[in-house]
Amino acid sequence: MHWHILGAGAIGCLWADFLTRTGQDVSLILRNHSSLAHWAENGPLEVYAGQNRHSVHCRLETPDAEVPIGHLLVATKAYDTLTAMEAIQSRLAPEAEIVLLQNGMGQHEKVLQRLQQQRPKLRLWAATTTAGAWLENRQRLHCVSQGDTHIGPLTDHTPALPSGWDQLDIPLHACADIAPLLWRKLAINCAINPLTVRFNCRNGALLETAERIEMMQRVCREVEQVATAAGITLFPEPLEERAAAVAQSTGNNLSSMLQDIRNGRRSEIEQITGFLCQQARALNIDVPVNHALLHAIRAMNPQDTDQ
Ligand code: KPL
Repeated sequence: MHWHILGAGAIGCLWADFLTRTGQDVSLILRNHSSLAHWAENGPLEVYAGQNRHSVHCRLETPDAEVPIGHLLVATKAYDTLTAMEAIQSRLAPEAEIVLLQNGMGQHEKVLQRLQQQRPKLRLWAATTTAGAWLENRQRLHCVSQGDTHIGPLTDHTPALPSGWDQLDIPLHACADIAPLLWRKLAINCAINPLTVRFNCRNGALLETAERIEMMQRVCREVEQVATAAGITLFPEPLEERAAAVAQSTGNNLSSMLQDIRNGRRSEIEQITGFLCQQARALNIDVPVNHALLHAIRAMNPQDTDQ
């Protein structure tokens, strides 16, 4: 099997490692020729997991390469999905398998609409992961935990897993209905990420003051209301308990949103809290705390206001 990976961030690189370990060919599609030159000069991807270190040998290319794409993993930031896919669209085989593995919601439907008309035989999956990884530099990846990955079909097709994924040596769960899993990840991201930006703190510090705890609880109650009205059951326990447990267990982490903002990048606020607020509007539900966070983050991050 030959998998192409769009998005050479931490998750894209982590999957390059997982897939090459099963003996599959992997091509990382880099943004442009200057990223390609940088990678070529700096050798293979190095993966550090605990005390172990190994090299991952994958092919490198840019979107304008000519090799047809039969198996594609999209691990870009959620807001880049359509633009990144447009750049490789002409290379997609008519029956290509595509997996979207990203934070946030809203992009899945857009991809489905865009691609299905042109290639009705495409097979599309959405996946969500709790794996933890970060890039020390472009080619040095630290894998903190393999987490759990859930995957489910967005198009009407069999089989349950994309080709070769049954060989992945990671906790991987095939789901008939991926929507509740995407919502669960979204709910946790709504409860933690914007608050870490608002208070400029690590995940665990959200549990350190009464003000932060109360704000997290209010966010959670609003998210739960919207999810319930959308027909989604989140967790067996209240979201505020689950979110507090995740903030605690990832206490030392900087959330992905805070990392983006500190590094002067656009954040995924629109695909996280923005999506939640859109759903709330459609369902006629007031979500004042989430709304305020959405506006506060747009206002504090020029990269988010420019869009
Ligand atoms: O997924 C995360 C993120 O940072 O995006 C959480 C769960 C908040 C862990 O840091």
